Amino acid sequence: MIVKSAEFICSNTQVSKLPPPVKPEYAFIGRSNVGKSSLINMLTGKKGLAKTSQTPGKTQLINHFLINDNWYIVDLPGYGYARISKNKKEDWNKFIRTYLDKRESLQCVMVLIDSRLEPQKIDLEFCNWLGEKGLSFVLVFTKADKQSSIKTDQNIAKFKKALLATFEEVPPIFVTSSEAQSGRDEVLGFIDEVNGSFVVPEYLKS
Ligand SMILES: Nc1nc2c(ncn2[C@@H]2O[C@H](COP(=O)(O)OP(=O)(O)O)[C@@H](O)[C@H]2O)c(=O)[nH]1
Ligand SMILES: [Mg+2]
Repeated sequence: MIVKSAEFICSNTQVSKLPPPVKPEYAFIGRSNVGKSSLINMLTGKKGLAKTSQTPGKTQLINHFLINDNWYIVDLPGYGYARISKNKKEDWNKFIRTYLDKRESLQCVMVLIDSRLEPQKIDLEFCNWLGEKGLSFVLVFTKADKQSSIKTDQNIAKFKKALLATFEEVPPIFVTSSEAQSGRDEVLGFIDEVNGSFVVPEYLKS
């Protein structure tokens, strides 16, 4: 896929105020600092589109970016940030889980995982929750330039093994580096393919 245009559309704190669900969308989510903003910028080829390294836990917003006038990247707040209060964490949970569970045009959740790390409990729990809800997701391993490909492969194998404790099969996996610009074609190719089967629900057609 060639990204011809990528524009910021809106930030929301309320699920009721999201754009009409008439275009396919892909939610990007992961632990704070996983490299989500960098990945969004790398995929779109726009350096400042998603802001990198903002104070973690600060922006609790659902951000919509429209790509090629045709589909949305949705930037969700990171999870697992230790320094936010318990109340804030619960707000995060409710807000994001409502969005993920209810959004009709959500095609796939792109779960970002730091490829340097062994499987993290919070990531596995989140994947299990997605599974329970029957939501499609893929794993996008980030920062692959930070270590050898052998190490990356080992961490991925461990993550797969951990998922297989609860899943019958593992979802598609992408290995990326925003620094080295790798994995871009694979992720965009996947989105392109899924976009191809999106149909606007009849009741939303005007
Ligand atoms: N080496 C390397 N560093 C990265 C990569 N992606 C992000 N980073 C760095 O990791 C930090 C967090 O990235 P950011 O995109 O802000 O993460 P976010 O909090 O998930 O949005 C920043 O210092 C980035 O420069 C990558 O692919 N390779
Ligand atoms: Mg960010």
